[in-house]
Amino acid sequence: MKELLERIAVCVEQGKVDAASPYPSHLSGQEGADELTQKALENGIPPNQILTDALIIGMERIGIKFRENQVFLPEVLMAAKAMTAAMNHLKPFFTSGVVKPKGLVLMGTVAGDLHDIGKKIVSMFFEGGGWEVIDLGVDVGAEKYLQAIEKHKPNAVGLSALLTTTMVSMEEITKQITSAYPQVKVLIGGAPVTPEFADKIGAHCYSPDPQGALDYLNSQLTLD
Ligand code: B12
Repeated sequence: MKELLERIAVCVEQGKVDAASPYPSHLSGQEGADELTQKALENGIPPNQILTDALIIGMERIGIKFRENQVFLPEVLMAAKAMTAAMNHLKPFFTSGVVKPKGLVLMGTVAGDLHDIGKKIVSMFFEGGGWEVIDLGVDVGAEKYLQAIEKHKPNAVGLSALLTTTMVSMEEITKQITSAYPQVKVLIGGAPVTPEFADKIGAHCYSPDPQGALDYLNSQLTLD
């Protein structure tokens, strides 16, 4: 089981999407993140464990290499592609079994920021926890958030930022939402975000991981 999870982590780290994918050349012809994730599920490994002990590990490794200039954007994009292929198998498990949603959450990555893997994972956790999610996508500015809140009347809005530069957008969007719609809870997250920053900008909840945010939603907002 450990060996299979490690193989998936390697596929994500090295951008090996599936058996047909020719990249990277030294893994040519071998199974990729796609097939191995399916195999892990068939072997009874819980989806949560595949996510945390394989997919996130693989992304962390490529993230460190990227930071240390050992790899560049194309390699990171291939890793993201492999992660997405694997996540497609996990999504049904996170989103199934819920009849009536507890409420609605709008999710988006803030203006100027195109990172969406973390946001998608958080969305899956919310859906799996019984909340309906509308994903507004990436590079979402205040106006789009406000229009979507007006239209969909959500209980909460989730903002993701992965760049220190886009934390400025996060602050601006949070302030506009909390002033126009004080009843809507604002949840923020992403690697550079901190609890202190959340306090400073007036967000209702910061969590470094999806589960903490889901716990917050359930404790604050669950409708009877
Ligand atoms: C993948 C990646 C990319 C991919 C994104 C693909 C995609 N579809 O998302 C691509 C190649 C496009 C990319 C581009 C860039 N990237 Co980039 N990227 C990364 C990388 C390697 C991994 C990010 C990731 O997906 N992590 C995995 C997920 C699961 O983790 P996560 O996003 O943190 O999410 C978790 C938590 O934070 C939390 N969470 C996230 N959002 C939310 C929201 C809420 C509401 C809550 C509660 C929780 C929550 O829950 C998630 C699950 O646990 C990071 C390095 C790293 N280790 O973070 C760099 C990184 C974020 N990128 C970086 C940079 C600089 C860039 C570029 C500017 C590079 C360039 N020179 O062009 C561009 C910017 C493009 C743009 N405008 O956005 C820097 C940012 C530095 C900084 N502090 O500002 C990093 C940190 C790399 C580095 N060390 O230099 N990148």
